[in-house]
Amino acid sequence: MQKKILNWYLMKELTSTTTNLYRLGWDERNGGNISILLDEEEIRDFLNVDEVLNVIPIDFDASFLKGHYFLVTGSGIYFKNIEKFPEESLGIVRIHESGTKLELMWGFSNDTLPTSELPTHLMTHIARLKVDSKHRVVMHNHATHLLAMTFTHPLSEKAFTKALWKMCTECLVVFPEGVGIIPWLVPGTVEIGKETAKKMEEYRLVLWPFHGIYGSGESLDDVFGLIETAEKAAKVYTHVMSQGGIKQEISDTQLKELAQAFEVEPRNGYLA
Ligand code: 2HA
Ligand code: ZN
Repeated sequence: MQKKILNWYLMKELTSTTTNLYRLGWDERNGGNISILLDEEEIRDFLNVDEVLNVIPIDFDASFLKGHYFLVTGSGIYFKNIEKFPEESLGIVRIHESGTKLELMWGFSNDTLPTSELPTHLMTHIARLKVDSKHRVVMHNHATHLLAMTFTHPLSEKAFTKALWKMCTECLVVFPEGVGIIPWLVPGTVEIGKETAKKMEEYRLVLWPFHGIYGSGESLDDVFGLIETAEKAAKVYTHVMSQGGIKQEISDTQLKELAQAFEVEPRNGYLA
């Protein structure tokens, strides 16, 4: 007997996460998108994997992921509504053998399509799986203070990363590899997907200037916590600047002591 897919803990976790993201103000209107690589054994409890509902072409090669299943948010859907309308807002797709088609296995009723940012999501999954076999989730949103900082802070990866590390003691421990930054590009394109995925070979956080943030991780909580930590630092930065700027801070030496205590490796060359 097949179990009800909407009772799946992962489905509940995703829908409550998107509601939370909306409440945090990071996913206004149709902003943001999430994709999760699913476990094939687990999916068989909920789906008939021989029943394909639709075939959706994609304009890049995702054959590295052939046969893999992803739970993805839809194009144009509002994060605030996903909990109420999960079958319209979400879909489970399988990457076709050819790598250039998706097979719709569940969801996307009302002819919803997968997120417009699918190139970036799938290319990021490919890049992260090559460096982390436990990688599962890609999340994009418009985290307010990180987005704001891309207007006021120099966009050097080193300078931006160090500014965040110094705003909250936890930051270096949570993202010791730093934050990658790509140039401004048109969203939804294969080009922005390629640029983001290239950064994802080395980072789990990639900033899109004047747009938002991409995060990748091993679970929804993992990637949410990662973005949340960077966003908190950006919020503190905003308060610090509005209070008149930095008068004292965590020194590079102190950051090195922190890295040693928590056994993390700060990005090479970033600390004096
Ligand atoms: O899905 O956030 O970047 C809407 C977006 C596009
Ligand atoms: Zn966006």
